[in-house]
Amino acid sequence: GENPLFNTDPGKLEDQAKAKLTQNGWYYASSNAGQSHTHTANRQAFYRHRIIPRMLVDTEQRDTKTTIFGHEVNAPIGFAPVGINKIYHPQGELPVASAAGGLGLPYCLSTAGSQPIEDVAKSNEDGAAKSKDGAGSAVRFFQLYMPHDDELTRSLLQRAVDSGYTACGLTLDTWQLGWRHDDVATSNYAFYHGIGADLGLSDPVFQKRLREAGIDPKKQPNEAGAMWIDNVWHGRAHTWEKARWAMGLWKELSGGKPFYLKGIQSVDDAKKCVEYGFDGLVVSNHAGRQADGAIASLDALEKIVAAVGDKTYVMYDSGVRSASDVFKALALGAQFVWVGRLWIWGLSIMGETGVDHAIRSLCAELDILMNVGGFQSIEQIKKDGKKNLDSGEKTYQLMNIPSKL
Ligand code: HOC
Repeated sequence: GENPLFNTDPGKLEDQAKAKLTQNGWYYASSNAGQSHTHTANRQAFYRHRIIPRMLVDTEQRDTKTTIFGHEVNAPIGFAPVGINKIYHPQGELPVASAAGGLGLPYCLSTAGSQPIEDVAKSNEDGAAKSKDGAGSAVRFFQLYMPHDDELTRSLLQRAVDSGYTACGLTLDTWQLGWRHDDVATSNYAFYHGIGADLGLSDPVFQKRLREAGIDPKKQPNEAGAMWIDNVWHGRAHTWEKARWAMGLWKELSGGKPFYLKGIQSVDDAKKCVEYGFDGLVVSNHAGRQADGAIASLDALEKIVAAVGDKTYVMYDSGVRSASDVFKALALGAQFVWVGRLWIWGLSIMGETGVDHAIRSLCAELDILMNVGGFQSIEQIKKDGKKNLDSGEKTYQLMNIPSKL
């Protein structure tokens, strides 16, 4: 049949992933909160801005490279933290971390990962080492969902430090899952069954908790998975003080490496992020999977950059499907952009080859966009991009958004 990787169109990749996944898996991956209003708003916000290409610019020496927290990477595009990758591939996060290493792009491992922190690190290193064009590099961050069990948090962060994760991002918006109709229809299958919760089950402190509770994970995998979920997605938000405590702990263990907050949507919260001394923030609404009706992430980005863009390191996540989306987020003030669903589709279709295909294509598309748009560097897009955007609400807001994007 047709080579499933013939096409680079994200909508086609999404179709192919859907055809490969079980219904439960597809529902979990694709579902958004409520009526998908925020998911749609994320996409619509991109449509409201148009790039104004510049002519007669020498772009022959253009470069997609940039830096993130002092690491040079091949593009301003990172692998956003996405949990339970065993839903999409039997080896879960391993092929993803390997592909990221091969592409020389930062990989962020989720606390909801379905492989141990240490194994993912090794796969990331191996991927960088085997990169054919020598362009690989293993830059990896750890995303924390913080339990209300400080000993467990310390253990997770210590493992991340020991395995070479060089920054930590605390996600603030998902201590319980949003109401996602499709996922609810399958009784939140992946979530409540703790599918592939190996990151947690491999933790020595969590293993102690299992023993204390009299649960043998080999004989009672469902109970063990459910207990991990209860510990980490506990349904109770943390406080700003507790987030600062987590930063202090990470800094103590890592010797001062960066600690940022993910899930910021309000200007006031962004200001607090600065006030509390965090090293950065990710403007994100969890791809529209948490609070339905929440502000589009790109609209939040503009406001947050205006308020604190010169005071902290602002990154972007939610709804990115193409190079023009990356360009627009950078032009509107993001220093870096994270992508999730695109590589999930690649992973579901064809494992590491599929992940590499989806994200390599996105990087190639960015390179071509810079060439035909007249931009030589990522820094130049960040500096001049906004004046080369036409942000015409009235002109563009009625455009028909393809439903599956
Ligand atoms: C094992 C529990 O980011 C999502 C995820 C939340 C992870 C919880 C997984 O579904 O949006």
